[in-house]
Amino acid sequence: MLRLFERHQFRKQKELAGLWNFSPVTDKESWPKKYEYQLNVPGCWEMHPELLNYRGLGAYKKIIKLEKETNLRLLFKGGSHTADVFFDGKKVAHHYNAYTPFDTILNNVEAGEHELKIMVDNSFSKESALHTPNDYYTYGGLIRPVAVEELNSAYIKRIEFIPQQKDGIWQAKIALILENITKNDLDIKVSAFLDDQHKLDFGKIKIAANSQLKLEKEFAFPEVNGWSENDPNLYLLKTKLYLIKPEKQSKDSNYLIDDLIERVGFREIKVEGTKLLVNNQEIKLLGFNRHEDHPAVGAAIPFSLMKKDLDLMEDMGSNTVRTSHYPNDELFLDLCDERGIFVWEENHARGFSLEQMLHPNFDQQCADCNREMVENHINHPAIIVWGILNECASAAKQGREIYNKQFNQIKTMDQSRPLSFATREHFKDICLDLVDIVSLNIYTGWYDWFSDDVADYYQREKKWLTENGGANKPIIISEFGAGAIYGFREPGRVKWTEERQQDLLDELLTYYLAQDEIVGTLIWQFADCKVTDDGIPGEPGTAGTAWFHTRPRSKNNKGIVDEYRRPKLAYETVKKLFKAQK
Ligand code: ADA
Repeated sequence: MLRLFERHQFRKQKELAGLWNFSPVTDKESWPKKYEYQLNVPGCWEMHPELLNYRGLGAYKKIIKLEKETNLRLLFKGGSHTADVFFDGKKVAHHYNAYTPFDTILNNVEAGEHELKIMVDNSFSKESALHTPNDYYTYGGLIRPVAVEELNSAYIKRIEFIPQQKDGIWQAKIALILENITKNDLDIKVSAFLDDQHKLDFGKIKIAANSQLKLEKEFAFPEVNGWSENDPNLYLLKTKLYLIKPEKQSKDSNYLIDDLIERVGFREIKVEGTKLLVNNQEIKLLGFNRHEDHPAVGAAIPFSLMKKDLDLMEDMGSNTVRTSHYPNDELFLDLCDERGIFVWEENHARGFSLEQMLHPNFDQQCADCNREMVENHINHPAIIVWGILNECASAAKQGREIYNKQFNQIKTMDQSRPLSFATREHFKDICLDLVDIVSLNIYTGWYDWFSDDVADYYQREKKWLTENGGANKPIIISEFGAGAIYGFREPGRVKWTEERQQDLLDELLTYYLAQDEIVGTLIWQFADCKVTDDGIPGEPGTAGTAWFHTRPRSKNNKGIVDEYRRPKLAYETVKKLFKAQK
């Protein structure tokens, strides 16, 4: 399942869901003669009983049948973590990062059968700066959907929709990014409709051979309703691309050559002093950090489970998800759009030291991830914060340069959302002046380097922030929590019991929710998740990689529900406190 709404009424699109041939392989050149397994796509290979802990290379194969010659777009929503794509034996794409989509277009592909093969790698190689042994699990495989599309001579690559209110009337800046994939210049025309009613004229234009074009215009929509938490109105924006003077030999019929449907909402996010406003209404983010993980499916979360997660969160009175620590599957974002759930979406980078940030591939891999995240998700009204570089080296001078560069990159693509990052560089951070919202990961009462007194600690940190770049900005407590093993209960309420987690969350949440400048409290975490269990504790150079010795069951156990989504005692506490905010 690709999306929650139809993306095309004209363009032919087909999801390649179902069984694919699969085989683990030892090196990239040796494609299997015989494929040993049939694996489901989307899916993680660890779900097969013979591949439970497999880390390395895996070859996928699927035969595609085309009825007629066409330009073929191959669309991959997530290959974990590196994917090399081969079409009829020829390499056609390479992509790094499990959590962002990529595509490739093949011109004039003949009718008949074709072989699509993908070499997927989830090993922690030295080329991989972002996928490292970490406090979550890098699964292997085609973990998000794969689709094929048939294109004509030009197509609508993307739409960018930025709503804004002027004198009480909704406006939107709409950009259409078009691409001509032929060797000829083309005269084209674009028509668009919002909600099948408002006709949006983009006029006629020439698009040069093999090039992209951005058409941008501003429109007013006096009678639409805004998107909000309690009333998440969404509108379909249907765009169509016509060829005006088709070549005599053109196979395009009726001049219509492509369409793309986007779903949009009208909302504006502002930061005013210590307040966070959506459509001029002050909001409070009550929420969770969530990993895409479940023992039965790994990171390939099906729609039913996405929905269940949101049902549980809403049952607890939550209105926000932070997609820690990577861009999420769009289907999940679609659901958040529909349900009025706020999303902090962040790039893929968790807990990197300066040394790790200076990895030769770090800059490029982050830049690719930022671009793919913003370009693909810019139209989701639910996303109200872009985050980057969770708990990285924001106390170091070179670290600051990297934060600054990445924030600037995002600003060139989107200025409509506040920017933030979650810091753990308490009393040392030198990047707080770069953000719109100051976000703190504070583990009071759990890890021993923090004071156990929530008020004393928080007030000291707040004072420090105001003198160090964070003055007069809203604050989000982007992580706080405690580990609890599901089912471990004991009257002594010792660490790892459900009772201890409940006590601590009660105390912390009660305090944070009462502070005016705290506009968001995001619990670490929604559900227990699997962590990478390799690494040698204490070995120099592997610091942070040996997760197992602080992670009983090789899981991060700070979930309010366990990995099967069974509520721990803290569930009712969180529910009581979040619901009291409504
Ligand atoms: C960090 C980090 C999370 C998780 C958490 C924890 O704040 O951002 O990914 O590792 O700590 O459980 O310790």
